[in-house]
Amino acid sequence: MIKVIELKRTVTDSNDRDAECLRCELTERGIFLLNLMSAPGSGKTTLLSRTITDLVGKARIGVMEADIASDVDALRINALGAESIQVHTDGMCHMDAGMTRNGLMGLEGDLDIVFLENIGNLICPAEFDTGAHRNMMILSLPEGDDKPLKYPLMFQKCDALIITKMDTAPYFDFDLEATKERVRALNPAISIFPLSAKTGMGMNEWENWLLTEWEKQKNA
Ligand SMILES: Nc1nc2c(ncn2[C@@H]2O[C@H](COP(=O)(O)OP(=O)(O)OP(=O)(O)O)[C@@H](O)[C@H]2O)c(=O)[nH]1
Ligand SMILES: [Mg+2]
Repeated sequence: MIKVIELKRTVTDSNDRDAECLRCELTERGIFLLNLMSAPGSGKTTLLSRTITDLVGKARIGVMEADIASDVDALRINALGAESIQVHTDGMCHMDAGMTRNGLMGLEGDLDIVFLENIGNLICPAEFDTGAHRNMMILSLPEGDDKPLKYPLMFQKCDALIITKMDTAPYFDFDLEATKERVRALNPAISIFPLSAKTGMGMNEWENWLLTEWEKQKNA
């Protein structure tokens, strides 16, 4: 049985200030929070599932799944033996800091790293600071290499970009080098990880980045 929390829009005069407070609270509690954003179906839950499995024994990972309806993603994470909570966003297409704080209350175990799987959408989630320590996004090959041109804010806001479903490269005209150039023009500091969560190709590099950033956060 998955716990489901129904969240309402939070009323704060400043989401940015609230997000800063949440980040400090989580740092004090020793929790590293990452906000994972992407279009629907790009592979967020699949990436998280494989990462959790690969990092068993290295980090205690929990996931907060945000959706408009259903508990299917939280069930997928739960089936791996990892802690998960499903939150519903009252029809809203993003999570803000207050909603994130309320949702986190549903995660009970001792966790090192928590992922917020944000609502599938390349626009609204980029506009709200959730209080996460790092923002990251997924772009999957079938979505096309023009997405940095169409949704620049999302690419500007993220610390890491996962380019996933690389195993499907033979079937799509996705230009990886052009994508990297477009993304770096928007955000020179971003870390980019081409991978396939299906075959495991490239997973090591992404997981090393995750563990390194967690270590940096612990020492911050
Ligand atoms: N070939 C291939 N398929 C993938 C890969 N990653 C995910 N998929 C498939 O893509 C589909 C969507 O994956 P999900 O992980 O559910 O995507 P999501 O972003 O969590 O979807 P929403 O939560 O609905 O937004 C599924 O059929 C996955 O099996 C990959 O690396 N390669
Ligand atoms: Mg999902």
